[in-house]
Amino acid sequence: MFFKKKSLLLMSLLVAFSFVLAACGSNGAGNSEGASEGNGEEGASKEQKTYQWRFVTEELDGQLQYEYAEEFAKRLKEKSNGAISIDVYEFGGLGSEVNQVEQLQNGAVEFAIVSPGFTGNMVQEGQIFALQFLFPEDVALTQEILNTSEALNVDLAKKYEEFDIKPLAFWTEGATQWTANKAITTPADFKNFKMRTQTSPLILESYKAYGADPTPMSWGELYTGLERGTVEGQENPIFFIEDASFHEVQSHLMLSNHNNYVAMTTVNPTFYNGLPEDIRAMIDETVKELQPWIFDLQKKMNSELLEEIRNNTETPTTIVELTDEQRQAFKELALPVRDYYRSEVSTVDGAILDKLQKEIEAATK
Ligand code: 6CS
Repeated sequence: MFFKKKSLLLMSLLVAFSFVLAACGSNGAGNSEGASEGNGEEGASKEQKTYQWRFVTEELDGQLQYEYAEEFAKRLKEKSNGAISIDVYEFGGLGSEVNQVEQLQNGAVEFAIVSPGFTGNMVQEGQIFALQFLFPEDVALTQEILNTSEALNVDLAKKYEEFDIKPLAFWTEGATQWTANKAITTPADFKNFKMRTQTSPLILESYKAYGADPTPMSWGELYTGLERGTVEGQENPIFFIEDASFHEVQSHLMLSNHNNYVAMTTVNPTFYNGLPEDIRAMIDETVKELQPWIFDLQKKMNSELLEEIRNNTETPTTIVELTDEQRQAFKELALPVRDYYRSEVSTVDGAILDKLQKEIEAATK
């Protein structure tokens, strides 16, 4: 199932082409409801509505977000006896991650998996996920917090809705790790280090706090960026590092667990609110069902692909496991970024962070 070394450019072109075809073939309506034949009963004039939707992801076939969207589409088709049909799009067909968010906001796609790391220039509060060492190192516990947090599922969700993005669920793709062409074990190793980041300004601030020189970049350009030295390192969950082959152009993988990669299942709110109640209930039920499903898949992929990296003799990678003491030195520099978030980023004086921290404390006890 895991994909290996696909040509991103080729994939992007193919996806772009298929998207254009899909767009031409549809009836043109984002919330495309059609009417099909009756249910076969004699004299029955009852119509069954059909739905044709689009779901865009930031990842490729075989990677977590894409697998999630495929499973979502499959389950909704089954639950609706074929009335709901969803086309799932890989990363690239609609441009960059930021462009994809715009497509969701203007209703060109109904559903999207969005990484908050690409929405920070708009939804200030969403940058909470850039705060390193905030969530517990235990990924299962982090997922439990993501499932139950009122700060995230109510307060932060409202902030996203103000920008026509409705988060339906927050889920982890695994702990994030650093890669570089050297060992990074102390903050001093980050001095003037050209670190690739997603676009949210607070992610850049977090790396500046270590003395690094961060550069925002789409992941579509990252392999080449690392190969050419435009950037010297990056952060991602293990499955993504292996599947996107970043380990081929980086000599070291640091098991730093400095953060958790959080993805959001999102829907265009105008579209969602306009759906019949039973269809909305079907969507909500499916989103809920997929929380444990995607958790298990990320766990499997992250552990299997760590072994792949370990056993790869063709492009060997030095794996450096950071000790608690080493992580602590980074954490000390990461903590003041929370104050920066409260005073310079948050539009509600850090109220969402305060609440989330209390929820994390309660869950960790
Ligand atoms: O590093 C990135 O930007 C990408 N990483 C993951 C795990 N998913 C999509 C995202 O764009």
